[in-house]
Amino acid sequence: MHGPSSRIVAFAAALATIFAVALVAGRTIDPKADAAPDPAAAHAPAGMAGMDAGRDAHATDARGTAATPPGLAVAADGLRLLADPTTLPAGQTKSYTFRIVDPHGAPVRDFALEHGKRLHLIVVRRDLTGYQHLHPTMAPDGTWTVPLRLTAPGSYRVFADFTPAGGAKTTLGTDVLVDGDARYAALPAPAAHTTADGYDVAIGGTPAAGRMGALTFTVTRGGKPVTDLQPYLEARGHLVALRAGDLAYLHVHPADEATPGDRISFMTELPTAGRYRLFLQFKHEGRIHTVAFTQEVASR
Ligand SMILES: [Cu+2]
Repeated sequence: MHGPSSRIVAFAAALATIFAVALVAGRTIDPKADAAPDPAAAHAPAGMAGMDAGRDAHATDARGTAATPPGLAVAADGLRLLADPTTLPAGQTKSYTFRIVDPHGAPVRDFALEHGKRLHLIVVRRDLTGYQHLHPTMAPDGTWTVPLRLTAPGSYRVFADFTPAGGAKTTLGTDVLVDGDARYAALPAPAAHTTADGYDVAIGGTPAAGRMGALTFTVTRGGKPVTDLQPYLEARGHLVALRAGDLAYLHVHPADEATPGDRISFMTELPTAGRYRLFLQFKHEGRIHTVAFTQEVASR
């Protein structure tokens, strides 16, 4: 009874099976199909979620972990960081120049103001020492220039943190090398307090991996709260969080308008378990002070 018609039926059934398998496979492979709502967006205030919406660099995979944090790439979202020089002599001040170019190689010249500046340049050695936060100036042709002095030999990471006009917040990173005998430091252990320039700064908050949470810093001097902190970059302080191991650059948002005088608060999301180095800058009596903390983030 295996006539032509039954063979066609069998063929059709086989085809249907193949299609069904393909459909199931498609559902299984597509990470978006069964994914829960983006946990980062769910925990972020509306403004922040909107800022990073639709950006591949901030895409989350099916497990809800950040796939690619900012700052790890020299090019992202169609923009590229071109810097010169790529090596510097130790201890000498040199002119460091760079451009942000679009996919056609044309320099981007129109940047949105963020925290009072159009571009923030962060420089740190690979061992998370020698932190610098600089504000280069841009020539009309889109070339940014800043005097840069790197004291110790080693490999340094440079982060350009900016928002092109009408675009999304972007952080591109590149390396600068200082020839010589580099002696790298181990990451300091986490500590509840640290001191700089006669100030004692305490850290509060226990961030969980991949969750938006608050970090609060309390500043004292000589055992007394410092209540007259001055605005710095349109906020009560500036915080940069870098992940130990790859120096991923995590965006941090001041959340301190309502906090009392000696406290500085930020909302941040540290995407994974691991260790991070937090660099806090605050202004008091006309001077900017920098303190650093190691933050351990536990697995969920
Ligand atoms: Cu800045």
